Amino acid sequence: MAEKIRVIAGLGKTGLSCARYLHTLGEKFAVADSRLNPPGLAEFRVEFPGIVVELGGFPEAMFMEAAELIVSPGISLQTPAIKAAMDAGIRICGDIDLFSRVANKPIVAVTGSNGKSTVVTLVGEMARAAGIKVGVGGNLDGAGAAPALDLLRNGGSDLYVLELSSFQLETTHNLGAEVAVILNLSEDHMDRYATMRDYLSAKQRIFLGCHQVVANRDDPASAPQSTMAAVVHSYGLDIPAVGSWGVLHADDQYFLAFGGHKLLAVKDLKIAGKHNVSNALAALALGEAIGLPRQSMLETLKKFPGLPHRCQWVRNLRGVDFYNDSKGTNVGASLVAIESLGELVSGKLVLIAGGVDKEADFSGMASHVARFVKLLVLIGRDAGNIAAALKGATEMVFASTLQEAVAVSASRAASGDAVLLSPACASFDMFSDFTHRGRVFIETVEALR
Ligand code: UMA
Ligand code: ADP
Repeated sequence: MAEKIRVIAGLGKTGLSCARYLHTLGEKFAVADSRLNPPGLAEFRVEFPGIVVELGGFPEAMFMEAAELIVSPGISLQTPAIKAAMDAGIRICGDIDLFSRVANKPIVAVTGSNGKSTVVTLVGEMARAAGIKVGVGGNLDGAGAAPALDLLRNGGSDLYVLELSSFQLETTHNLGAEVAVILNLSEDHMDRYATMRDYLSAKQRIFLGCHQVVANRDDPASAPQSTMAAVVHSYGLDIPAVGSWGVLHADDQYFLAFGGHKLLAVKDLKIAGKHNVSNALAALALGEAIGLPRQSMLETLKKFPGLPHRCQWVRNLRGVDFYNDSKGTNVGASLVAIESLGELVSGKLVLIAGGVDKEADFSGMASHVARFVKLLVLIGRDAGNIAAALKGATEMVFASTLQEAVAVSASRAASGDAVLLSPACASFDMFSDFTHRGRVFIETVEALR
């Protein structure tokens, strides 16, 4: 009988990190990707010359013979060849599952519909400031981030802070985090999940085997849905009870607080908006759960400027501020951007939105758009769906490129107004990812005369 080997499905960043990991273990493995020319292919061929790579489809026979099938997050478990293997009893896992089996240092695990990258980066910075050797990554994208398994290379770290997507959690069986949080829940990825309940169930898997939980009092769906032994710490934007995190109002100011103790004035945070107060509290609660010193966490909060592509100020031209919120890839994120910037500007917003809609329901944006947006400039594949859902909320125009959208927006914004790119959609119809979309926006805005 032929020797059974593990099979990696998907050859993106995750697939490549899994291959490197199995190679380090000295294991034989094979790889399959449904694309004919997946992004990591050239790199892969150089690094692993003898490894079998099946391209252009998923070979069901290979999957059926696998010792274990390691599925990349971008591939749905409902894909027929994967479902068939699963039904036949082949063990299915993902990179985070492999990571959790061998990582022998504490894991801080963060999921949620929005705010993950901000909170993960903050906790990573807080740990670094406390002198801890920390690995930060998972779903997180950008400078200094790495797929989870890559964090184990060169001896690994003493602490891991992981951003986890619902896709990654679907294939994670017993994460065993020291502390885990679901920051919030709002609709996303409805092209992958049949119902919100399925999306929430995937997110809830973050709590499997964890020791401590951080829960958001403002979003009941963030609490564990099943009874578990873990210690629960809570945070929210209300007045905190003894032993929990929240906001206190005193002397005409708001403060981040723990129980009755005022810790830091909200105005001393560099990241703006109520959502970022919530993110800062989540980071404090997670940091305290793993024993980070409170004073150094507060110092980090005072310095952290926020991440690029998240409500990022780009430029002021003739009294008009331009903001890049390219990471606003779902309705919940864009609502937050519209509200926080809408309340900040003296005039109105010109909003650029659109892209791949992930089958979202945009009608929930109507009241915010009516209140804060004077012109909605729609781009991308699903612009028509957004226009239909927001009919009558404000004036709308269509643009065929992001450059055209910026030009129209600049010509219509008056001094005191702001132009905001917050697409509420994925970027893959026009750009390689949200960072590419954000960069094109910034370049176009900087070139305006
Ligand atoms: N794909 C195929 N066939 C395959 C394999 C993938 O068509 O055989 C497609 C997928 O449907 C998807 C794309 O290729 O459209 C990428 O999928 P992937 O699983 O290969 O992705 P990776 O390159 O491994 O990147 C993944 C995360 N991407 C996704 O979950 C889609 C990255 O998150 C993450 O940084 C990386 O692993 C490292 O952990 C990005 C993301 O967009 C930022 N995440 C989603 C989000 O944040 O909303 C969940
Ligand atoms: P994620 O990694 O979950 O996508 P980010 O930290 O990258 O989250 O933020 C993405 C966008 O989501 C931001 O630009 C902002 O508009 C919005 N956002 C950030 N934090 C929150 C929050 N706590 N609640 C709701 N929306 C948020």
